[in-house]
Amino acid sequence: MEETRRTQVVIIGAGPSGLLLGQLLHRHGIDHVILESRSADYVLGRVRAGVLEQPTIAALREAGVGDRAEQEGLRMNGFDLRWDEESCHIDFSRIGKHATVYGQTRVTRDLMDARVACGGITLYEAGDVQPHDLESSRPYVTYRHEGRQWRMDCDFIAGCDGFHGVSRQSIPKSALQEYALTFPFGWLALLADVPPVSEEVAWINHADGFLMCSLRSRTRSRYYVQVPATEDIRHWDADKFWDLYRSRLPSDLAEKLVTGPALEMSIAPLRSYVCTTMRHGRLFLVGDAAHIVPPTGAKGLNLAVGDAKELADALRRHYLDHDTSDLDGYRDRALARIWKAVRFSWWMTNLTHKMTDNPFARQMQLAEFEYTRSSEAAQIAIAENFCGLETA
Ligand code: RFL
Repeated sequence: MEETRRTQVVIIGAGPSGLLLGQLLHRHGIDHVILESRSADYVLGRVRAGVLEQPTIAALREAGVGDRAEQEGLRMNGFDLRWDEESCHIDFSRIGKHATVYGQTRVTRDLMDARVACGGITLYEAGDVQPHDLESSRPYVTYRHEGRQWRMDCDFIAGCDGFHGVSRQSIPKSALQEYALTFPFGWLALLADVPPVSEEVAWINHADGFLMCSLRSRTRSRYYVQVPATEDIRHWDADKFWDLYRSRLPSDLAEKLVTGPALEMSIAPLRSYVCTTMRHGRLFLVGDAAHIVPPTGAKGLNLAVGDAKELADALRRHYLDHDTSDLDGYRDRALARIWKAVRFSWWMTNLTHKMTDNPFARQMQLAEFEYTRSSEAAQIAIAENFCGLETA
């Protein structure tokens, strides 16, 4: 038999966007419950993003979880854009900004710790989560938990359940507006406890395909290399990765490469996707549930945090000031921010990856690289987009 509970906001998904939204709602005194289909350990074990913009750190601080990121995160003052042996340094100090290298797993851990400390309810391993009656003023969510069937009545539902979640799928097809571009390649990633080959993160265009030198700390490296979208992770091991990676590295970096066992290896597909139906009735989509960007611009996590902050502020105005205008404007404000990050991520992907076998495409990339190297204005435009644009 179904048992019924009630809360003000049901959050579906305990990734960074769901956890941050929960923390901000807690601070505003808004009652809510998070439903997560996976276990806490599984969520914590997912290795993904690593670069945080300044507004993202500010949002974490507002949620009371910014201290560790600020103290332990590595300050990123710029990055290297490389064309084989050539290099163009993008210097963030030109615009008086910086970014922070702090892994998504650590952001998630900080948010989980804060949630436990404040007694927030997160129901992990919730099965068959399903939103209902989105267009009515009394939506609800059904789910299974610890062998029992539940119904959670609420005022609003926040779909923070990622690209494959149930929230977006529960919007009628006729109401969905979507834009998508799938790239014919993906990123093969390796995480290892070896010192980073370069203190500056490097984006490298090699004739055979993109590679990136990234880091999580001074002793932990995160490296990526472009592979065809059809590539299967089961055909890869660390030795094979290091061979390919070394073969594409510029010689000055190849000399410094330290290899080691893989802590994690994965292949991520590259796609741009935006569902502009970010609100349907009482359902709001947040983070990857509404949009995906290729990781080239390091925007995915930052966009998710931006959405969560925006929705938390709008819900605060609704409950505390009895003003629904921010909720009504959530979609348009979020999309103005999102499309610019989608464009930047798409543009960085086009500049740095092997897009086709047509030599014309590579000449265009080279011309763009040479232009960027010679133009302070072009470098500032990249720095500005990378560090996060001020306003929508
Ligand atoms: P998440 O992190 O996907 O979390 C969604 C949560 O919802 C749960 N869920 C459900 N819960 C209940 N019921 C259901 N039916 C559910 N379906 C799903 C899931 O278990 C999960 O816990 O979305 P969120 O919170 O919006 O956060 C977004 C970020 O995680 C994402 O944008 C970034 O990780 C993207 N991304 C990267 N972004 C960067 O900025 N830089 C990177 O280097 C970077 N690398 C990556 C990435 C994403 C990857 N994936 C998703 C393929 C590398 C990978 C492999």
